Amino acid sequence: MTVPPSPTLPADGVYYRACNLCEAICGLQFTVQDGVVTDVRGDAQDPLSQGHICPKGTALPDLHADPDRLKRPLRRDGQTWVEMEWDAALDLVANELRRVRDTHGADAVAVYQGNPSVHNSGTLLSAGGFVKALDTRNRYSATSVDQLPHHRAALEMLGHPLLLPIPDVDRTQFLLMMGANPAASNGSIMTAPGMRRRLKDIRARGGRVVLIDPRRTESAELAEHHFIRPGTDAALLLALIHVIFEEGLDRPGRLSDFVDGLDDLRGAAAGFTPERVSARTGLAADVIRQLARDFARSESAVAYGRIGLSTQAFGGLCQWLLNALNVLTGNFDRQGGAMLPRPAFDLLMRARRGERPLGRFTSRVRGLPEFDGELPSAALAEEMDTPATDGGVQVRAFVSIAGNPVLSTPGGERLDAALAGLEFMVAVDPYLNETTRHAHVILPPAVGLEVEHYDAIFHHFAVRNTARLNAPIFPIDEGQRFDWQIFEGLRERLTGKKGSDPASRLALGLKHGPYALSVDDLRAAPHGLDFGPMTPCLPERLLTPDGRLHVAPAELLADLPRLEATLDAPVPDFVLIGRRQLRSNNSWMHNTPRLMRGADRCTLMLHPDDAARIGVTTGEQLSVHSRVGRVTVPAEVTDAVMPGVVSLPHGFGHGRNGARLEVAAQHPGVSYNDLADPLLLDELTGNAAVSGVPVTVQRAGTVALSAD
Ligand SMILES: Nc1nc2c(c(=O)[nH]1)N[C@H]1C(S)=C(S)[C@@H](COP(=O)(O)OP(=O)(O)OC[C@H]3O[C@@H](n4cnc5c(=O)[nH]c(N)nc54)[C@H](O)[C@@H]3O)O[C@H]1N2
Ligand SMILES: Nc1nc2c(c(=O)[nH]1)N[C@H]1C(S)=C(S)[C@@H](COP(=O)(O)OP(=O)(O)OC[C@H]3O[C@@H](n4cnc5c(=O)[nH]c(N)nc54)[C@H](O)[C@@H]3O)O[C@H]1N2
Ligand code: SF4
Ligand SMILES: [Mo]
Repeated sequence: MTVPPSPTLPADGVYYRACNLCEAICGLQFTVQDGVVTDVRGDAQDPLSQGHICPKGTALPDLHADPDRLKRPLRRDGQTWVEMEWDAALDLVANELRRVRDTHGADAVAVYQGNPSVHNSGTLLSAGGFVKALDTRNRYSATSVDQLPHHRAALEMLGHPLLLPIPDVDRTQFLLMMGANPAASNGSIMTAPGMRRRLKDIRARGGRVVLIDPRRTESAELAEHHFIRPGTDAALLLALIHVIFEEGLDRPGRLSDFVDGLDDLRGAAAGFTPERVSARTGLAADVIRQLARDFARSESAVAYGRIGLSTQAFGGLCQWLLNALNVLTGNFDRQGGAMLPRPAFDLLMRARRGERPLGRFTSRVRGLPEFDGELPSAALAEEMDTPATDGGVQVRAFVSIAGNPVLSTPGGERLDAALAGLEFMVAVDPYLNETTRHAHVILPPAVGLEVEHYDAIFHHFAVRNTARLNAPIFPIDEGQRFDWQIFEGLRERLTGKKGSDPASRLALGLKHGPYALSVDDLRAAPHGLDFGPMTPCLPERLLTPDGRLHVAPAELLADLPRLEATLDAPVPDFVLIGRRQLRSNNSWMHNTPRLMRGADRCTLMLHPDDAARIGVTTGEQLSVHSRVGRVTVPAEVTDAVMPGVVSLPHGFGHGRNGARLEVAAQHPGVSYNDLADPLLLDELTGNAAVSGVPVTVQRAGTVALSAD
């Protein structure tokens, strides 16, 4: 196929749109001259981001112009890739998916939806229809390697997975932050662009920021930092709650009218004295006591915990107890506490009270629980490579949407091998990377600056109620397609039913939303509309069957014995934790030269005492192995990590045969998830425990003495 003439270029001028790379959704200003972006800066008039930008935002035009980005469907013919026409490619994919389904059953097709699915409203609003048409139980997503415990806690306590309480960082006097590093990640389940400034502002107004993290991170510069042993946060939270009850500092205030379970919470925390959890957590008992008092006595306070708390063995307990701590001290649904945003396009618009979308089926091989129609991604590889017995259905085909699970889900090497053995795989993705290289067909959508986008998800997580529609800057050429056109095209072929476009769904949602907006209202406000700070809305918005807030739900209480059992268990020599880096974004931003400049960043941080014991210095190679894999990686000796804890960024491990990522291949690094163990889960929710993986660390080339 010949490549059509070069696309029409945007007119010279200034364009405004939000960055879609991370949850901060910064409004940006782009200057275009002669068809290229000559300047990118923060949009000072955006009511939410107020001019913030990070290095990734500046790199958006590089992504747009990346020569490795795919624009036409590709079919794999042995080891070579052949371009296809869209209709032929969609026909081929639909036929293959139908063939596998007809031969082996609907569950033989698995689908994984990756992180950018929620950063592109076209994908978000259309992929669901296609996935539904597949009618498979084998649905997976990045959720179960990320924030599933937040959803579970929200469901049990507030009645809906998406009723996620957001810290009111702009008005709080005390932010207790655990397992989050917004100075690098720019904030998560807390859309608050410019978190460095927001953290500074808390302190400038006389407030406090306390950070609990096994690493003294970039955010620690803006906080009072305490180390914690990975995976012990639930015990710490129980001890904080214990002290608050013990010293009579519990003050739920108006929440008492609709909160149930405070006595059960007191009972649950009764055994967790600061003295009991001190050795395990690594925090001194008097530090824990003082923290509890200060938090409870602050005029406002909010406890917030993110990926370090949800991707560990007790993610569900952690997210429950964070919410419970906020409720117990009256810092819930209240200015300066944890609050619920009011998005203009409310995904809960049609939610009904008392729905419990979980546990309706389990995974075939390990019997892991379903949540909201999905199974844990830690089960993906075994569902592919374990032969079916007793009538079960083995996965034979795979649909990868905006994801790179070979690098982003635990046991990546096994998944890599399992993908190679499938009958059919299709990827809807603009890159030929470590996962999509296994596809038989790649359907690459238009992305980024080419796409009209409304942040349907992140306004649900935002610390201020705003709305912004983002018009494309670059027109696409006649040979390109949007995600939604791909999904509607496939759905139509599978069901015979004509699809609709996401723009009409968005219009409907906005019209019936709390501010009754039209798309034209948003078009007329290129910097976004401002509806002010979060406002109290409980008990009205609760969706529990009885309309009450459950501060000690039975299913979470039932998980406590599992935590208790670990309190006195032996501690491994080393545990592995992750590390996000400002100039990186999961696995897929390593192909932009601007972001990859400087020394390679895929290093293993370890404490000087550990380094001395092993006999390594910075830059020397270490061999790290876990139950499932082994990697060799340069050491970075630093007292910013606790002794016994090693830290490695995820998303690396590039340069594999067949991937077409020229820049990334020059900075391959190793994949964290070759070490992460699919058997390590938060057993309550099924979320992967990629944090806190027991590993052995030694100089590369030496022989392991420890048995494993
Ligand atoms: N060890 C460890 N593992 C982790 C994590 C961790 O902290 N540690 N973090 C976890 C978390 S929080 C997440 S969210 C996941 C991320 O895991 P994934 O979502 O599986 O991986 P990404 O690296 O985000 O890959 C995104 C893919 O989407 C493609 N893409 C980009 N934009 C678009 C678009 O508009 N449309 C389509 N169709 N495709 C697009 C990119 O080319 C890339 O291939 O990783 C998880 N895995
Ligand atoms: N630059 C950049 N920004 C990103 C991303 C990225 O890859 N790069 N990814 C985006 C995505 S998909 C997400 S989900 C968000 C995540 O946003 P964050 O949750 O803020 O992500 P991290 O920076 O990984 O911070 C997690 C912290 O938890 C700590 N930690 C690990 N284990 C434990 C533990 O057991 N207890 C405690 N208390 N802490 C622990 C780690 O040391 C780390 O500092 O970031 C988003 N933003
Ligand atoms: S903070 Fe996030 S949204 Fe803002 S510019 Fe950086 S990557 Fe984009
Ligand atoms: Mo994520």
